[in-house]
Amino acid sequence: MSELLQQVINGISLGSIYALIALGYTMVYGVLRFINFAHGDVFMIGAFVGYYVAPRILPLTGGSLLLAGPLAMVLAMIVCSALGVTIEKLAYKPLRFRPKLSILITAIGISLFLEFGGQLLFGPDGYLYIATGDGGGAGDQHGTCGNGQSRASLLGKLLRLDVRGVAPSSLPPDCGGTTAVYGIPTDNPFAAGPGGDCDEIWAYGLRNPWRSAFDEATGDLYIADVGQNCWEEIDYVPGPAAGGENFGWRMMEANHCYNNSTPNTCDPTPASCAGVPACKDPSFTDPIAEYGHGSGCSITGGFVYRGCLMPNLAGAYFYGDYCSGFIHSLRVVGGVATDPRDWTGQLDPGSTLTNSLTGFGVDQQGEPYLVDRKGTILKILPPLSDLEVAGRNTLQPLLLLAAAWTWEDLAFDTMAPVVSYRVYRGVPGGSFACVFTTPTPQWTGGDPASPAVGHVFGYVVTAVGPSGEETKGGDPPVSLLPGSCP
Ligand SMILES: [Ca+2]
Ligand SMILES: [Ca+2]
Repeated sequence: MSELLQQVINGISLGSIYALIALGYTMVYGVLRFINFAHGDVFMIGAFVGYYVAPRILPLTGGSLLLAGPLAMVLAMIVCSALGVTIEKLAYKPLRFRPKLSILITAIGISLFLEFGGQLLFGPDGYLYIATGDGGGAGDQHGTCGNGQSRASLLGKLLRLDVRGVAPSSLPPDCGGTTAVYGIPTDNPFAAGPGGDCDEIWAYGLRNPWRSAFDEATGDLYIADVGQNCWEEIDYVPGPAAGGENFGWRMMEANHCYNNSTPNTCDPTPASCAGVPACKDPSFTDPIAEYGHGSGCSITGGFVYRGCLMPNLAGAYFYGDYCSGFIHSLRVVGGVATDPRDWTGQLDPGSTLTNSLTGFGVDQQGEPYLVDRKGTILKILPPLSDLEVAGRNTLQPLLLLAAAWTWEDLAFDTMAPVVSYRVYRGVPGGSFACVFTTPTPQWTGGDPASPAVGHVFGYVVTAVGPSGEETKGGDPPVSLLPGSCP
């Protein structure tokens, strides 16, 4: 098991819009897929982009939607004050504006506040999934039995929409109103035309789904749903799924009953509400994991790791808690959460994420990031000793060209903190000695030495970090002689 370290890639002030746009350009090589902010999301997903959940005081038209095109840089951003209730600046850099999405989001955003939920993500089926909160106010006291349990409401839901025209036979908008222009996949679980259940619904019974994720390898869906006063939960649906799950809120809070008349009681007498299932009804889909407010207070859902730099983590689902700042992982095996791990001490030994961990993201290579409320974006990396320069699968192998020897720019490719590179020379099967040091990924002219007739030289390049740690010398590693470099 590798030890992770965290690397600050950009200390972004939420007051600096240009810093973020600059970051977008920095990432233009397809790195950044999305980043989440406390009260505003920036997305950069292959075909399109973003949405953020507006605090209620904001106008719901215009400023609540951010878009960028297929190849876009950013996009967009929202800057909130420290309290997250006022917009200081708003800008976006649309490369291909798609106004129909503006209508879509505006229609749905009407009564979101407090429990924002709020996330856009594309599923493996190409449809757009939107997670919505229950509409706010403690205990989801909306309507007869709450918005979460009402299939006539778009709130407290995971919605599934066709915004790309991938389903020519899709149904027209239902609860989104006549001005919405998305389509509804005909196989949505409650799609039956105008009226009755909202055709947009994919799953329901959610309170404040603060970040959902699909496992890109399996299509499994993870929803981290923020609890009321007692329990935080992770909901899970193996993919590909038919939808229709009822995750229980407000009749249940995680695996426990919830009762509006005793909201601070963590295992109360079950409530009843005419027309919806009672607590622990078998029709509810229970979470695969929960934790009480002794160890946190507001879950921040993460991602299933499918990157390359930390193969030992493949398939692990990462999540955190806003309040305690912990970062945990689990693995779902046969529908059961296994292998719980706590990464907090390694990733955040200074507890800087306490009352601050707001979101996770992954880049185009599947490598993970996290965002804190102070405006810092951190990349999760393996220790430098787990990395390899110009390794087997890198785009820039070690090239011994006449003009210059070149190799992978590891700092560029991974954002690892590289101070210098070392070139080692040796013979296959033997030891390698350092013959050159350089801060840049090249050696003009290459090695002036030549092997004797009938012999060969082998070369290995490593990268060295700020405290002297070094990448591994090949795979499998060759023997690198300690000692100084020229
Ligand atoms: Ca309907
Ligand atoms: Ca639930």
